[in-house]
Amino acid sequence: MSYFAGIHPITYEGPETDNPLAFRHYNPSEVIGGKTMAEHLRFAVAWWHSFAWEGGDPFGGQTFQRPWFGPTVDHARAKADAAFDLFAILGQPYFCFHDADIRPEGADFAETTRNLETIVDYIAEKMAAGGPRLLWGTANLFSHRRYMAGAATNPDPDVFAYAGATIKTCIDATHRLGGENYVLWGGREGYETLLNTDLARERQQAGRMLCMAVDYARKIGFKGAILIEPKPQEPTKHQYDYDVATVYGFLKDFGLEGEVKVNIEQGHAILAGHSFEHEIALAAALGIFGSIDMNRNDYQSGWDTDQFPNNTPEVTLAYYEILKAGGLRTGGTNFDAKLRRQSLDAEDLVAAHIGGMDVCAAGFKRAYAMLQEGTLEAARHARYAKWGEGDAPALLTHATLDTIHDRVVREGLDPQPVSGRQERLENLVNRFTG
Ligand code: XLS
Ligand code: NI
Ligand code: NI
Repeated sequence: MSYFAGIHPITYEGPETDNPLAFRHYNPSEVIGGKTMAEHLRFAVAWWHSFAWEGGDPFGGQTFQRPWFGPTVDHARAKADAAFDLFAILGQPYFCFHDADIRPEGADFAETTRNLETIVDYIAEKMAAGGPRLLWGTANLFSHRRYMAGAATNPDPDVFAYAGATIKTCIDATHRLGGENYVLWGGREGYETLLNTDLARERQQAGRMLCMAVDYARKIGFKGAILIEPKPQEPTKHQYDYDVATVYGFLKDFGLEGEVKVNIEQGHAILAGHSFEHEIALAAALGIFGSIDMNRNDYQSGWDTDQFPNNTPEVTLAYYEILKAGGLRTGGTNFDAKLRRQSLDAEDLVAAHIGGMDVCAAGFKRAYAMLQEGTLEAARHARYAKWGEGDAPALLTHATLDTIHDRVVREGLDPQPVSGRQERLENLVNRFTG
């Protein structure tokens, strides 16, 4: 019997419904600007938080008792069955996984790979029978103790090799399942203390591994996007993929800025001291925006608490930047979010996703309306309008500091400050989100 027995597929009932197991804002087939909501938002369920996470925290272990928890391939099949049962209830178009979420670890590398292939075949069968597609796959290169000092950035070249071989099997799995992206999050690619760390060498190792991953993916004909997921800390104190700007510098260094994009996570942006929309806008400006992990952190904790999103105004500003960037193309809205450890029931997992999808849908609609209405963009353009006038364009092309100097003296320039109108713009945003 299904773990989710008794819970029916979720349907859209509109904002007024009091049914806790219905969508109030997410109407997958509703067309906005020529695309359905499902096509705009491209929701994905994350295998790790929803099916593999056991509910532990630093002070206590497992709280969830899922029937599929266990070390065998049969357990992994039961987990996949439960996953596809939840997918059928939610009706979301995508899912994401790490190798370690879907298969049991074997006694050695060869057995681990066989386990992965067995489960990938099983998932392929389930996908062929209907259900969501694969938004992205990734390798878990951070949980096992062999990776405690890093994967690509490990001081031991054998760990580097083990990690590289694992990435190969995960790109293979992603390709086999038609994944639209492949993600690399540098879980332990960072360091705890400079006292034992050769920072320059580790960065080179990370660059080399990324080049090899890109080469391999292209060699086997993987057409999806390859994405790095920036994060500033946790688990290591200093992570090399700190934020979007840092990743861009890294990609430039290794000549990969045309090959690799970013998967931006809300909680990671906040940990880096940015807003989510800042990270999205910067990635778009640099031409490396790929996909998003949608969650929220507890603003008091300073850690990646991976809670389901529930703040519509925040989500609105994120989708506003995504829409300005041309929308989610190969990317999607992946719920890299987990239940709280007291939320034990099957229904909690369903309700969490309903809430997240509804908040995103509500935010997306507000963002779309704000962009269509146009006042905010008009104000932004007006602020820079003088750059199109007179000698201004030449400042960015053939002017030199001495020609500029002569002009300032000749014309007696005396620029007058103008208002940035922040509060007016905030009020304008509140008209849509309030
Ligand atoms: C952890 C990351 C991780 C990636 C995938 O903080 O968000 O879940 O999304 O490895
Ligand atoms: Ni993530
Ligand atoms: Ni995270």
